[in-house]
Amino acid sequence: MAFDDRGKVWMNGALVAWKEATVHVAAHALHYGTGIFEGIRAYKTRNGSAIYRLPEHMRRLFDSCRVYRMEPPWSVDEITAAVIATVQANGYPSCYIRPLVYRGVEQLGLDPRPCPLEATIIVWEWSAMFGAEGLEQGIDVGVSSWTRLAPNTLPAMAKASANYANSALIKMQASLDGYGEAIALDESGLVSEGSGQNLFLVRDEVIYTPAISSSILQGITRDSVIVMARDLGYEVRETPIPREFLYLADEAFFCGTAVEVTPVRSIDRIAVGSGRRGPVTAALQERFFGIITGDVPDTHGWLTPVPAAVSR
Ligand code: PPE
Repeated sequence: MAFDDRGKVWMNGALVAWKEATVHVAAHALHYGTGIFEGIRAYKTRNGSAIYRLPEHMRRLFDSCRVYRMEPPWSVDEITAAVIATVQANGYPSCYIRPLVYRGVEQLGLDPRPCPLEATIIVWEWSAMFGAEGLEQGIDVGVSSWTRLAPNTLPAMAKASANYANSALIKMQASLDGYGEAIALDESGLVSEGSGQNLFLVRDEVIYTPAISSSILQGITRDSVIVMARDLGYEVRETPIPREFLYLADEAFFCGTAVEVTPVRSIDRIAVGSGRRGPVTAALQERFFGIITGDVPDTHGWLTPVPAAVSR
């Protein structure tokens, strides 16, 4: 993952040079995590560049703002158009898109409402998070000793910057322990999710994923997986999952915008099933990657074309 500092950034209504897109150190969000963001991908399909599930990401951005009493001075349509314009202006056929709405500079009392709402959109090239090898072989993960956000503390359904301090603790520990990622448990000890991705488990051809009551972000890729799995004829259960189920699953995989659909081959050094990507995971990957490349028809209307994207 590398930024290209020759690119353009959308900032408060206009495209500016990457190097000019700066924020003052007195910004409320820098001190208190009072930002809301999204992570979206644009893919190079056989029919040109397209953004994956853009309306759903825009809806979640505004839903998250609502929880934090933020009323962005731009409409959903304006931010949507800004996302498309930013992708176009930078000319990447495929890229990762990061819209951010945050509290700017006014005062540093804990009530953020006096601080103006600002918004930015940056894009960069970010290929498969765990590489082609991770997508094929799967990754090794451990259960974190850090717990996910407890109910009624930081609202997990809101994709707020503050939540990611918890994710950073989970991710650092995983990495220092020699794992690619971690699975965190919720406040009651049930399976929640990874540092920045949702988890699915398969046993006897039934697919399981933690319910939204387990402190998860309600992932858009998670929704895609549920829809694709049902299209393929699998039963999917959104349900509380006890930790030990992790060690008894035939298959496990993570999903999210950054990780896409990535198999998990071991948990706490216990092999998941045969220790290889399983058939259900492979079938879902084939569907997912087929849709984003344009090889499988986009029957659910998940792709928003980016008009006249310049390739470079
Ligand atoms: N849970 C969390 C905590 C989360 O941050 C994400 C996205 C997901 C689930 C999956 O949601 P969705 O992208 O809508 O399918 N995490 C973003 C940032 C990850 C990172 O490593 O940075 C992402 O995947 O873009």
